[in-house]
Amino acid sequence: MEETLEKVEIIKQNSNHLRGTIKEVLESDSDSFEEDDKQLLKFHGLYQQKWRGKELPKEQQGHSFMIRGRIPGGRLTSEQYSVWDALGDKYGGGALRLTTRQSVQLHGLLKGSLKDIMKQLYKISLSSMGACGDVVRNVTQAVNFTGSKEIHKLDEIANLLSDHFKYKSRSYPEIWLDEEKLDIIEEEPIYKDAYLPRKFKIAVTLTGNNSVDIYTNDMGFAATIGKNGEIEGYFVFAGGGLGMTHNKAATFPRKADCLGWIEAKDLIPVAEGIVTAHRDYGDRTNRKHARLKYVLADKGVDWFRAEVEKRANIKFINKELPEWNTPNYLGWHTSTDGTLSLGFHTLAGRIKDTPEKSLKSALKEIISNYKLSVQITADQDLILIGIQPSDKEKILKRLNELHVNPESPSPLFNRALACPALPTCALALTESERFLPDVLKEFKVLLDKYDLMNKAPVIRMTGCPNGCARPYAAEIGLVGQQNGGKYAIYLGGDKEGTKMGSRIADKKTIPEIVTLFDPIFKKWKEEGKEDEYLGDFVERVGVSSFE
Ligand code: SRM
Ligand code: SF4
Repeated sequence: MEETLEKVEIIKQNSNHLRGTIKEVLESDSDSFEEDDKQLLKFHGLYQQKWRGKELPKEQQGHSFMIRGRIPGGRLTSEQYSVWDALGDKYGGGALRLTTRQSVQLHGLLKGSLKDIMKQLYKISLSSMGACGDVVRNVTQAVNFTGSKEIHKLDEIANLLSDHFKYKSRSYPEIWLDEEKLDIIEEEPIYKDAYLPRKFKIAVTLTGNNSVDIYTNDMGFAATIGKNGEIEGYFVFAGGGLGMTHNKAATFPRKADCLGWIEAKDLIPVAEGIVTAHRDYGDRTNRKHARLKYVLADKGVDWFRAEVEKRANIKFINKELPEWNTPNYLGWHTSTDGTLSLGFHTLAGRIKDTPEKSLKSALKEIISNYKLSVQITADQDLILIGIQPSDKEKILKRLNELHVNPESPSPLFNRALACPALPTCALALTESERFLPDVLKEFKVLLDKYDLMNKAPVIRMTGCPNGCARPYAAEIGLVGQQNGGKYAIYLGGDKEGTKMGSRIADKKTIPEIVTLFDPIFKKWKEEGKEDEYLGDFVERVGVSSFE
């Protein structure tokens, strides 16, 4: 029996290459788009949202939009950062949100502002094209806070992959930039008319540096550097992804598999082989089973490897993968060119001014006055790059005047992540970002009780099981499960991001979670080895002893 295609598949096919009626609705009086266009808007980097909170009166809870940038590797020049900042002021309620894929989001936008935003981004050579939707999304890249020449080589690779997988449809410039419709037959050589069955995520890094959480991506490349200092090849990863649905065993987070090593010249054929295998074998009849990870899970890694070899006309080489590490970029570092970088901790990536501290103003002023470039990190922080040593004291003084501290409040906060969840995310079951500080404070008390702060675990929290803050790859993952503030608890990921945690408890409130972790930390304190982090301890004693 032939299975029915998902509705979104039909919408994509009939969309005239992602145009739908977006242009017409933009010009109309309506404040929002209907279902088909809402789906297509994602391919243009936009989500139509409704405010989900009690803070705003009902009449102000109308439709608004969230925009997400296409920013390969999270790299922005001083000018580009300043434009995002100004757009946040003009249209986004005075806030920016750094994302877990090194991008920027603005929330609360009204329909009338969208075109101006796109045009302003275009002027600084940026866009939101393909930042969401069933295409290759923002390509993430290892952080470079020391001016490493090797990591710098990845800039070109991230840009290359990002450009190669940009859709060819001219819908974006026609709708948002008022460019004229060309009289050409438009084709999507990679995506074809129905685009991919689902979103597709790529990360690039150097072997040994897992600042991109490579195992959680659909596809990843870890470069090896040859004796001549150039990239000689890549370890290739495929089939990672985290989204799942509670109580549906057929959906699950999955760690990517290493397919093997390839020579540098084979990067694009292999990348295309993997993306087109997803295009052709991804399940278009069920969006909950449509990610690349299910192709690998169902057909097997060996089958997938052979399929990519056939498509790319290469053979994967078997090599030993070096160990992973996650570098700590927070604080001050000296770059190879003698300038300094400052790894700036921003809690859950929310950049705004509050009565207590002028974080957004401070960043804007420093980045623009000292002409600093920045890199957004996959841990929702910001690295300020290119600071002259003679400016360090002036910058610190100014931050002090604005009551802004670039340091994280405690080691527990360093790598903690939370997704936006309420009030903007339509899929949120519980709070996340807004609760994170209090949750961390509770965990801090517990860690201090057992004198374990020197081994503070990586804690990540989300408002639903989709996993936007990658909780399953953390040492402790808190995953929104039910309204009333109830979370599922995951344990057993490690600091280097090489493992997936297991669920050890369901539907726990925050106070219940803290109570549950007291004996876990006690056991870790009593039975853990001196330098043993929580994830490694759980692995050694077995996660089943905590269920
Ligand atoms: Fe995500 C959907 C926010 C990274 C898995 N994600 C959403 C939406 C757009 C909700 C929606 O569909 O209506 C959220 C918007 C909330 C808001 O108000 O801003 C949202 N995701 C985010 C961000 C902003 C979280 C953050 O704290 O930074 C991240 C934006 C990244 C970017 O710049 O591109 C973000 N999302 C992720 C990640 C982590 C990653 O990629 O490293 C994941 C897990 C990895 C993965 O893809 O498997 C992730 N988001 C999802 C899913 C589940 C996909 C699945 O396979 O089931 C959804 C829901 C969906 O696609 O149906 C989702
Ligand atoms: Fe929304 Fe769920 Fe993603 Fe959080 S994890 S932003 S609640 S989709």
